Amino acid sequence: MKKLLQIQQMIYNRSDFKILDQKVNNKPLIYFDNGATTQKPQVVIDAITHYYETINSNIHRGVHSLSQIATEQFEAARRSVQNYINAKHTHEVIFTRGTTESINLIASSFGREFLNPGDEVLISEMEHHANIVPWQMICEQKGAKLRVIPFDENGVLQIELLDQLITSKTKIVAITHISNVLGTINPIKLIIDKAHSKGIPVMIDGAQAVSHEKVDVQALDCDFYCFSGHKMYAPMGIGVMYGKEEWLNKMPPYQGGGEMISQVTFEKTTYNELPFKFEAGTPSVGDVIGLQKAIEYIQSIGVEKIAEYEHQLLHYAMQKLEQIPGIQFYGVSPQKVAVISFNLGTLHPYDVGFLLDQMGIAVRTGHHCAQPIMQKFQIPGTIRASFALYNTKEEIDFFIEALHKAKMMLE
Ligand code: C6P
Repeated sequence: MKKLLQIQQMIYNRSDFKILDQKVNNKPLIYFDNGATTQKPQVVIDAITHYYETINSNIHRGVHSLSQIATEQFEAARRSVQNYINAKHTHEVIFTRGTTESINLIASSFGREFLNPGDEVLISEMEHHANIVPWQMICEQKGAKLRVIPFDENGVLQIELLDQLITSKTKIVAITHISNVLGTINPIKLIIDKAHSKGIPVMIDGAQAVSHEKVDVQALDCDFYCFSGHKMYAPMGIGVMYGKEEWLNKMPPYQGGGEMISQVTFEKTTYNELPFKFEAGTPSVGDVIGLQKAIEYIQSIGVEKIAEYEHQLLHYAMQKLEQIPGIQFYGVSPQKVAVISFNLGTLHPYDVGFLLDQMGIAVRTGHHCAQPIMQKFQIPGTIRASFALYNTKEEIDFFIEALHKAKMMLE
């Protein structure tokens, strides 16, 4: 009965997403590309429109009323994020453009201050390019080395190798909370505790986690946690870099410009306090307000309830998919979110994706910005279906039928 009520609640929430009520290629849209970006509920769209219709103003600078209202709302949004991830201090929440910018900020700033020739940065084999390339870039500059924790054939990290891989040269561990390809939920608490026992800080890429898992940065004790708004029902172009105060105070600014300064002369510039030291230039105020609304929206349902419902969808889809002859899954960890990567025999993922699109179904195909995972499995790419709170079992049924049809047409 409880489960039924939850399903009804989610279906009720579906009406908050008008975009889902359309036809694509003359077929009702089935949106299974939530790992790439989620759709936005009406309250988020309304909040952004309201901001531009009534408040739009630059923040922290003006004495005039609109500027003050905009500043108050911007800072209130920061407190919402703080509350959502349970950060100790509001000033530990830095607004960025998204996960990519958050990780670039940390790699560049932490790397400049703390990496030296011969040092090591430990990442995993299942990272998105956003958590590989910035570290490679700073390692190249500093003469440091990237080391990699492998995963096994089920898509589970081989954490038994951690003791070998964390060495006296390791300066930071940067790891994804949830893989965008495999769906694996990594044991990040265990990794954090292990790294901390050797005095090493840990950065978590939370892009695929924040709207599917309860995240408590104090309970995790992570040193940095990065995420994007657009994967959690908020606008594109806004994200968060959480960092512990003690690290942020020791790190140099990432970009120079307005707001991040205390005083500027041609001889020397002194920097502003946290969080402003890391927020150069005019921020995307309307999007920050949209992010706050998205957080309120998630909280009004409950992230645990969303997780449970998505898990039901995952379970239902896997049972049906497993019956398709020749299907090959990538990522079957027992700890997994509703991200399913697979291929149908030797069919090219792009061909299947194209036919699914003709039937109104949006999935992602390709390497999903995680080429090392493709190299490991020796495949060009996968078909990826990723669910969100508004997806339904009926959509999954239609998806399965569509896969059978695509298979028949292509084989
Ligand atoms: N993954 C996907 O379809 P940005 O683009 O900055 O919002 O997020 C980058 C990023 C970082 N880490 C992980 C684990 C991610 O999944 C992503 C974005 C999208 O899987 C786009 S490639």
